[in-house]
Amino acid sequence: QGAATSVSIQLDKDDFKQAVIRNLHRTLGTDENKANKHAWWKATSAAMQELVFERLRTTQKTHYLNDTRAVHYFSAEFLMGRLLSNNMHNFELFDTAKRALKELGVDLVDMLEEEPDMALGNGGLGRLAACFIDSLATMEFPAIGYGIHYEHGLFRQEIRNGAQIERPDSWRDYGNPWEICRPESIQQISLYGYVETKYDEDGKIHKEWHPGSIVTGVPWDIPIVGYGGKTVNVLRLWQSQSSEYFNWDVFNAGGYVDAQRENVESETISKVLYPNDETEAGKELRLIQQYFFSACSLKDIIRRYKRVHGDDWSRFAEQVVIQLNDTHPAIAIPELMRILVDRAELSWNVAWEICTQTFAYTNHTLLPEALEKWPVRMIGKILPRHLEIIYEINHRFMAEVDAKWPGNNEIKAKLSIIEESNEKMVRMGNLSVVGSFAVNGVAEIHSALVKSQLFPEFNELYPGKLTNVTNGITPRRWLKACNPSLSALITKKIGGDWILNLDKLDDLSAFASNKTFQNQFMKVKQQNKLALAEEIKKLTGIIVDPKAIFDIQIKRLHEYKRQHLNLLHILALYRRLLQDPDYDMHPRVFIFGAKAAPGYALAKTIIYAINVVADKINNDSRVNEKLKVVFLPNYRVSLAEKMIPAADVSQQISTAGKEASGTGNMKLALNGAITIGTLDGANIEIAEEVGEDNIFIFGLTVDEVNETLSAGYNPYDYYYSNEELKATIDWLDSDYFTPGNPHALSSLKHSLLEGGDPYLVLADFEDYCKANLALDLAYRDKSKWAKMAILNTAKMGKFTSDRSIKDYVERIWKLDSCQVK
Ligand code: 26M
Repeated sequence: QGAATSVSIQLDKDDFKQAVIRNLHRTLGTDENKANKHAWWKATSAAMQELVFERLRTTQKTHYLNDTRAVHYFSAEFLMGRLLSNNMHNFELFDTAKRALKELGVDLVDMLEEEPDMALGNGGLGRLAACFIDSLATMEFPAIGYGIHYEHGLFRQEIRNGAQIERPDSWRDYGNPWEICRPESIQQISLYGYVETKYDEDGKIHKEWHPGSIVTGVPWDIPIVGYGGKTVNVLRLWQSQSSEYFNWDVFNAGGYVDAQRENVESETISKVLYPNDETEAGKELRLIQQYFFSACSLKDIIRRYKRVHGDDWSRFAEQVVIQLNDTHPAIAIPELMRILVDRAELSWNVAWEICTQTFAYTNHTLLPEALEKWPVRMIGKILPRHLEIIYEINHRFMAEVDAKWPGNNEIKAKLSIIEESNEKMVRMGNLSVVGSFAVNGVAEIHSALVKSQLFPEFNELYPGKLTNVTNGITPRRWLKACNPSLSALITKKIGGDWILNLDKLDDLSAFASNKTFQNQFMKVKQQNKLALAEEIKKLTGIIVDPKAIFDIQIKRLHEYKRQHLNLLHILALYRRLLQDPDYDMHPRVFIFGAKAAPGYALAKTIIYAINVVADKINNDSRVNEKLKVVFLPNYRVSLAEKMIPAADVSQQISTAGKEASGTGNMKLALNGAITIGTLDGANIEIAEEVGEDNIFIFGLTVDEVNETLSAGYNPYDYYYSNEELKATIDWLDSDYFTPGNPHALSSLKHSLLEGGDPYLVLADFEDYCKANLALDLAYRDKSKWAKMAILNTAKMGKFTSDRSIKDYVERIWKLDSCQVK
């Protein structure tokens, strides 16, 4: 491989074979003749884990000896996917392993399918965390990811009669070869109870929290192998356990029965991942999950700090930076204050200085329904001391606000950490801004809106605190591993440096118009489409033509992401084909992957609508040659890895201003798909990189969305003035697609008309159709399309997560890399 800096493990095919067999015998207790695919997978993983451990030990020792400053990435979600192939690629052993296993009669690629996805996340935010820890290890930065060891990750989706059914995900059922339990680092955390106020001889006040219950946190470490195999960092996930300890104070205070009955059972804390993203659930267990992992992680950090620095807190913020992945771990801010003030007995001001030099916060959304707020009453019950601390933080902060805007109660009400509504709430976003030294959005437009719309007064009060770090994706998983043929072609053409320096892909631009290279590039795409067509057949029984345009929309199901806009356009095409059998269009397959939050009724209706429309179209011989619709069930990381390399078209069609960044847009473009998208999130930066000739931009801009809404948007204006639009919406509400059940989809029509169409689907429909027409025409010019596809791959250098991490490191975390010898 071209990576000049790579080491690493010297292991040839025969060594690898031996390691696998040894583990088959000694770890699995079986042998070559008895082993099934699963046993081979386990033995191979164990063989890899031997190498991983070796580098893990060296890394930890090196970091310890150098007493390095490290970033601590706090995230309720890490959407890791599968690890075996990733670890092989990062140790540059994939080809060796493939040849070794072949000699043992095992097909590696087939065997890799045995591994369940580690789906400890919902979508973008969780996958971003996974890409970031890959880049941190690759670039050899001391870093640790902290999260929750959910027993059940995101639900498995089945489609029955077109509707989504949720089944439990059991990723650890037959043991997970990558995780190591670390009982020596167990922590205990407190919940419930009451706060006692005491005074010492000098009249100094002391607060003592008498907890109602104690929960044990058991850490599980997942090694994170950087590319080149030099640094191996860890992802530390906390599992909850009931504790032996019983608090007799509460019992004696007469609170025993109440505390018992009201308390959440300890083991349930880490049982299951909440499957909603972009909505705030407000459930007690969710808050406890957040506190549980934040408090365990802080204790872990402090234990490690004290081992070197004892009770000297003065260097804490020099050694430790904590990145809050959204507000989910924001309770860590008052928790650190509690430790510093109540336990270490530092003065409030000294403690606050340490705190605000330690935390940084990433915002991932502007959607009001996704901004976390917790009832004051609930925090008071579960974390009584933290509520007092939050009030104290707010009290001092309000004085600051008053000094800046004297007597301005309107601004105070807006900036206050406490929302003075009927039911008082704690605003976790405001707490995070006040308690952090840096706040960032995740794409240029999003960060500009964070400054101008979400936190304008904070931006005035704390100039420079609000900033942008555009998201990125790891090219190891999202090109090298998932698209081996394209990777090989690129490496053959320009060398292998792109893996660690993605800007190098720009060298491909010189060949974008070269016919030979165009043919090679599109031949790879064609092979990938063939493979996906086989997968589609296997998963759904649907036969698709690999020569058709593969048009892909993969992301969580949300009104703002507008899968229903895509569906309305599909209906328009269907109608055109029925009205005119000679309607001129290139054959096209629309492929969807999406999970809906189980409680989000309209999102589930949209999934149902896609499936019933797909069923009708796919069985209609009048249009079959030109139009197919596929909904692939159980969209997840490992399925994304099969879909993305086969995409011709990437649908990124959110209402402008709503998608903070998007990262699927980057993965698809990197693999040579052309984006059809709005000027939203990172689409804008993708358009800047690839140029307007190599992307299909349509729809209202953020400013136009705001103007349209404030002018009193009425979807009926569009409905009555566009005959095709009206016909498609009405069609959905007939019994054509849902025979015998004519109004099964009426809630969809309702949301678009009487419901006011909050995401401006109707307003963008016409321009979307035009963009689709332009796309269809462009595809027919094979050479033009190939050039566009090549340029998309070539211009994606900016979107490597290595660049995102470099931005964080230089502008926020101030870390030095640490070479592990
Ligand atoms: C909140 C409360 C209760 C339970 C779950 C949640 C919750 C979980 C995940 C809320 C939001 C969650 O994720 C939001 C998310 O994934 N946002 C996406 O973040 C990506 C990475 O920055 C961006 O690219 C996407 O645009 C953004 O939607």
